[in-house]
Amino acid sequence: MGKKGFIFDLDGVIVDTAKYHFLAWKALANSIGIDFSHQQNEQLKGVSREQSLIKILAWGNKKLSQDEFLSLMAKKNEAYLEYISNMDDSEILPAVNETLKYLANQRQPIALGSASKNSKQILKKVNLLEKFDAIVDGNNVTKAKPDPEVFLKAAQAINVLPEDCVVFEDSVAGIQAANTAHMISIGIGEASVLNEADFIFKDFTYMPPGFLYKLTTLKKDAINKDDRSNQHSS
Ligand code: B16
Ligand code: MG
Repeated sequence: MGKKGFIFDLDGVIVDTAKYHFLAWKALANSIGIDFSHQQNEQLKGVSREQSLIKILAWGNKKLSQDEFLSLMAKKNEAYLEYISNMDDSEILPAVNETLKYLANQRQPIALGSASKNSKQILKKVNLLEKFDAIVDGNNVTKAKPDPEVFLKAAQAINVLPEDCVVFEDSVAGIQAANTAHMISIGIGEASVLNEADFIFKDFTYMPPGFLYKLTTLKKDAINKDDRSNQHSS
């Protein structure tokens, strides 16, 4: 049996930091006269900080100098860091702890593959940093999801072939990145949004018994089709 690798996205998979991104982006956008809605925040999931600000300015039809742009990015991050400074392990999403524990017991390599430049601080706050064999995040990549760079680097960091990696992702761009990297893509969220994923579960509690075991032992095509039809059990 070859070695498998498990790559987790952070925001929306391990913790729900989208709500803090929302508060920080909304305050910033409003301060320069731009409205910012929950629906717009949805479109920033998995998108880098820089690309997020570019999108917000485009929505508000606003042009800024490079200096102003950089200062707004810094200001947003300051506000965001303030929110995450209050996080603790009660914010870990359902059954994530159990999933990580199971994989660690099975001696499966575990990596983080996130767009966030704050991933280490967040994992430290929720006491999960030491559960990861490798961290690849916004500090290590030049190309944002849907480019597969972040996941390919994560696979390399845990020394597992891309086709033997499994990716857990909540964003469409992240699922596309995993698919392009020829990894098994598992969408965590709504089936209607993440329909390009190989498997989709509302959260980790919806995975059928034995599914994780299959992921650790079987290739994609050998995993029972029943598990695919289970994906809509939300
Ligand atoms: P930061 P993920 C992404 O994390 C978030 O989903 C996205 O909303 C955020 O803009 C991006 O990280 C950058 O975050 O400002 O902390 O560097 O889902 O890829 O784990
Ligand atoms: Mg995410």
